[in-house]
Amino acid sequence: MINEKLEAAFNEQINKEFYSEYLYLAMKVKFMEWNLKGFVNWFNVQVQEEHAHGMGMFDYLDERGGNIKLEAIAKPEFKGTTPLEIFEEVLAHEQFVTSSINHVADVAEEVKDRAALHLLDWYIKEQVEEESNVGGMLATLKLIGDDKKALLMLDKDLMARTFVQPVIG
Ligand code: OFO
Repeated sequence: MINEKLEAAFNEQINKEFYSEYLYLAMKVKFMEWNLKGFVNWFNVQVQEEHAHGMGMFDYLDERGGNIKLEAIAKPEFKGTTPLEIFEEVLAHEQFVTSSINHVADVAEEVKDRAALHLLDWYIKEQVEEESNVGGMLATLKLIGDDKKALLMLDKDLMARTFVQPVIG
């Protein structure tokens, strides 16, 4: 069994992971409009990763005999109108998710659930990778500035990103 407070924190986090999937799907639409196929591929991979993150917690709650409560997923909102602005928002979103996962870990610590902490360690490490990956993209986009040719070269490079089903936990 799992502590109720921790169960609620996991359920909230599941919602945030699926919201992330939805947000990146919405951002992908923007890059589809710009016909930047490499960026579209980048978001495709990101969408699949977020889905895997949500399902990882979903399956974990089930394994622990917890109640899975799926709430409504909010409408994805972002304001960016350029690749750089959108990636600034991606980074801000990932930082928000990091603090949110840290909160779930705080609850697991509070209720002394070592097994949950072990799982959350995976998510915490994953967030380090996510932030560093997005931070790298942002740095490159800043360097590119208004250089369209360089943007198209980056777009070509981003075609190489592939989704690898993560082994969570
Ligand atoms: Fe689930 O890592 Fe991004 O949000």
